Parts: sequence; C-alpha cells; structure tokens
Amino acid sequence: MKKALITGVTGQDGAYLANFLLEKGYKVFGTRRRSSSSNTWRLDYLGVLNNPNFDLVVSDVTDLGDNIRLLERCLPDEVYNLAAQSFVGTSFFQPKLTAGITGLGALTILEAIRIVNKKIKFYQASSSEMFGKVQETPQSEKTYFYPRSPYAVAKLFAHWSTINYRESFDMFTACGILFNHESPLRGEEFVTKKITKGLTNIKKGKQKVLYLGNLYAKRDWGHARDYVKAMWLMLQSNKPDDYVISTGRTETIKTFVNLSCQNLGFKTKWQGRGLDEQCINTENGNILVKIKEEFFRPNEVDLLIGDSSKAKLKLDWQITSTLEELCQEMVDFDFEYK
Ligand code: NAP
Ligand code: G4F
Repeated sequence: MKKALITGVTGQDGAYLANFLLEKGYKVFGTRRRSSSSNTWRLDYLGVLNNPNFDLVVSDVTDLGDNIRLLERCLPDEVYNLAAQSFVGTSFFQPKLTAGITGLGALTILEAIRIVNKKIKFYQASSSEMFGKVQETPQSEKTYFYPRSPYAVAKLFAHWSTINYRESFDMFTACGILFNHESPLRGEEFVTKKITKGLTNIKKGKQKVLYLGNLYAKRDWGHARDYVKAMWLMLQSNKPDDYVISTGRTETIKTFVNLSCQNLGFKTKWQGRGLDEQCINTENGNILVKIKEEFFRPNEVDLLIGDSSKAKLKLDWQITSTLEELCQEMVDFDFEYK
C-alpha cells in the first residue's frame, strides 16, 4: 500500500486530494495545524475523516523538527505540500507571515525530506500568481515570472527551492503551476465562492447586497477535482518536472457574477461606472452587487490564461468540467448545504 502525506489537508485541495488518493488505494496522512477549534468540515463532507486509511495528524510546515518527526512517523512515499497562507489579499497586510508559511514552509519540508529519506517524492503547490504582470499570453512553463504580491513572491521562493533541491540533491520534486481552481469547497473569501454564496444568500433573503472589488480582472478558472489529479500524475511520471495546469479559457469576475445570477434565476442589468457600478435585479429594482474600494488590491494581476499543452501531452491530463458546470455546482451546493 502506497503512503502519501498531504500538508494543508483541511483546505479545498487537501480534501479533494485525500479523497482521490484514498480511492486509488493509498494510506493517507493529512496534516492540520494546531487550532482551538475544529475545521475539518471539508474532510467530513467528502467522507475522508471516517475512512480507516486516513490519519489526521497535527503539524506546522514552519517547524523543521516537527516535520522531521512527522516523516519518520509516517514514512510516506509521496509528500504533497499544499499548506500555505493562500489568500493574495491578506498577503499585502501580513507579508512576513505569508513568506514564513508559503515560502519558507516549503523549504522546511524539502530540508526534512533531505534529512530523513531523499527517495520521498515531493509535490509543490506553485501558482499562476507567479506570472503576475504577465510577460506573454497564454502563460506556459517557459513564461517569465513577474510576481505582484507578497504571496506570489513567497510562492516563487518555494518554486525555485523545489527545483533547486531536485538539481542539487537528486530528489524527485515536481512543481504544479496551477491556475485558479474552485469548487463548492472553496474558501469563502475567494471571489467565486464569495459570489455564489453571496448571491445565494440574497436569493434566500439572508443578505441584502454583495460587495466586490475589481470586476475586470480575468481569471482562468478550473475545477479543483481535475487539478488534484494532475498533482498525482506529476508524481507518477518517470522524470520529475514542472507543469502548468489550466483550462485555457479566461473570463472576468463580472462574467462569473452573470453566470451565477443566471443559475439562480435572477434577471439582471448593470449600470454605472467605476465605484458606482451596480448590478440590478430587474424584477424588483433591488441592487444585487455594489463595488467597495476595500476589496481592490494594492497591486492587481489583470489577466491569467494558461497553456497546459505540456501536461496534456506528457501526463495525459484533461479537464472534465466547464466553467458553466463548475458555477452551477457551486450555486447548487451553496443553496442546499449550510
Ligand atoms: P486553502 O484552502 O487556503 O488551504 C490551505 C491549507 O494550508 C489549509 O489547510 C491551512 O490550514 C493550511 N495551512 C496554513 N498555514 C499552515 C501552517 N503554518 N502549517 C500547516 N498548514 C497550514 O488553499 P487551497 O485552495 O486548497 O490551495 C492549496 C495550495 O495550492 C495552496 O498552497 C495554494 O497557495 C496553492 N494554489 C491554490 C490555487 C487555487 O486556485 N486554489 C492555485 C494555485 C496554487 P487552516 O485550515 O488551518 O487554515
Ligand atoms: O479569488 P481571488 O481572491 O483569487 P486570486 O487572487 O486569483 O488567487 C487565487 O488563485 C491563485 C492562482 O492564480 C492562487 F495561487 C491563490 O492561492 C488563490 O487561490 O481573486 C480573483 C480576482 C482578483 O483579481 C481580485 O482582485 O478577483 C478579484 N476580486 C474582485 N472582487 C475579488 C473581489 N477577490 C476577492 N477575493 N474578493 C472580492 O471581493
């Protein structure tokens, strides 16, 4: 039985990846950091928590000794490093904390692997945010990086550290440069979930208005379920390498609002410009969406669209969900659950 260790298993990707690996017959260890309250609802929802082949262990990616003991205890064949302060907005206000977890955290685990057993395969959750102010479109493995946030800078440190350990110590390390991926289990501060949850709440009469920031940034959104499969495929390959994972389609935040409105049966029109732009429910004249300055970032990533030809060719990776299907699944979940 193969053994995998997932850091950050309580997050969106951690839950889907644990579920995927258990279905593949793995023994899975997932780490959660010490907290005074439980946040294992995603694992619970997917039925991972009750699986006899799943163990939830307490560990923090920033502590080397902790990580060495963790590896000695679990003896994994594969480590998936998903733990991060992953919210770009927060990284502008907590840059040092973000660098410590998102950047140095990866280095800490790489170092622990180097000390305990160099044969352990390592996956690093790199990000399309590293392309930032994009130097070419679409973005591929060959595109120059231009990070625009403390989060992206930290991810770039982790990315190059992962490549550096591969080249220096002959370790099997792979980076997945993943573009935005969403799901019903997405964290509530990320824009897609904020939109589906906010509009659903309005539909149910539990919220009056949804406040958003920049409606014109463009993102390449896929489904998290498809993207965790790519992580696994990278570690099954004969040779360690880095891969862009994306859908190749980009849309504005405004388009995602429109899709969500359609799914909820709202008839809408947009009016106004800039901070005065609003989305109106034409059936009753109520304002559904307003703009708030606080949700704009000091620095924006205007356009992301990925070219994942390499992953398709070398890993035989494919997407199975369209943006329309993803949005529908999120809206349905928000309507029925919680
Ligand atoms: P997420 O939902 O925010 O999950 C992050 C996980 O990291 C959570 O389980 C969190 O624990 C954990 N964590 C935070 N600080 C930690 C620490 N010091 N020690 C141990 N664990 C810690 O993120 P996600 O969307 O699943 O993304 C997974 C990874 O992929 C992240 O590294 C993210 O940066 C990266 N990524 C995501 C996307 C995307 O679109 N989703 C795209 C590219 C890359 P708590 O639950 O306690 O907070
Ligand atoms: O949903 P977001 O917060 O995701 P962002 O910043 O693209 O980062 C996500 O994807 C990255 C991969 O590219 C990951 F590495 C990272 O961990 C995370 O998962 O924001 C998307 C866009 C931004 O342009 C933002 O300015 O939506 C815009 N936006 C507009 N109004 C908003 C809002 N974002 C949030 N979170 N909240 C708003 O009210």
